[in-house]
Amino acid sequence: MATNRTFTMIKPEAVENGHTGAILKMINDAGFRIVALKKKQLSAEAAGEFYEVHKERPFYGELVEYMSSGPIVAAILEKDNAMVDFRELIGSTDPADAADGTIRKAYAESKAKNAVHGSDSDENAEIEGSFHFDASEMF
Ligand code: FUP
Repeated sequence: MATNRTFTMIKPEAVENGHTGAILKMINDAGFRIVALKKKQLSAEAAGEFYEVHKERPFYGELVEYMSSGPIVAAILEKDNAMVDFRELIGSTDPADAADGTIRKAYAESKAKNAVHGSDSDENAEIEGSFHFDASEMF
């Protein structure tokens, strides 16, 4: 059964370039409620663990290095059909393919520096949310 929560990170280049507030506004305007929110910098070890599913992919090393290069903003979001609707709001992995009105169209620089992460299944949303937040940080 689909859950009504998903997980996102605003990635280092978007945070560094001052887009955190504008991205959170797009998320709010699209009808998502913020259940949990924090700014933190991942260690290389934590980023490696978070992206472990991509370990065999050629870009894994660069991805881990990039995601631990500066602070990120992590959030758990709530809405009916959250995971699917949020994937639609963020747009395609490659910003060149992202539709107008999506977060990646507005703020992503490249396929690697693509502004935001969004969970790709309800199961991963639960795993990823729990990776960053404990129960006392969810409201
Ligand atoms: P997405 O779910 O849209 O974030 O995309 P993927 O699961 O395919 O990729 C996970 C992350 O790997 C992306 F956010 C960025 C990174 N990536 C690259 O750095 N290079 C690529 O060619 C593909 C993905």
